[in-house]
Amino acid sequence: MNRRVFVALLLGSATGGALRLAADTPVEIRIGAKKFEFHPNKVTAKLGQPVVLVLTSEDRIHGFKMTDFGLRTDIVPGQETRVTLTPEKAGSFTFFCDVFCGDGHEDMDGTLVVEA
Ligand SMILES: [Cu+2]
Repeated sequence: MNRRVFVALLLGSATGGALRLAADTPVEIRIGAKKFEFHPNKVTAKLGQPVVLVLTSEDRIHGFKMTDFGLRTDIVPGQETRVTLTPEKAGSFTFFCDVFCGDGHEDMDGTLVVEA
C-alpha cells in the first residue's frame, strides 16, 4: 500500500468514527413538571437518534408515561430522573402524568414529535 492511500484510509476511518459518535451521542431534552403541566409540553427528536429525557418536578411527585415507547417513571422533586429512548418510528406521541396530582391532572400532558 502506498503512503498516500494509507493516510486517506486513516482519515476516512477517523471522520467516519466521529460521525458515528455524533449520531450515537444522546441528545438531552429537559422537561419540567408542575401542577398541571409539562414545560415544554412539546419536544422534538430525530428518528434513530438516542435521547435522554431529563425530568424534574417543581412541586410534588408527578408521573411520566409514554405508552408508545413503553416508558413510565415517577418524577420526584429535588432530583433528576433520566429516561433514555431511541425513537424507531416517526410521528407525534403523547406523554402524560399518571400520578394523580389534583384538579387539572387530567390535562397534564405533552407531545414528543419524532422527525424522520
Ligand atoms: Cu398528575
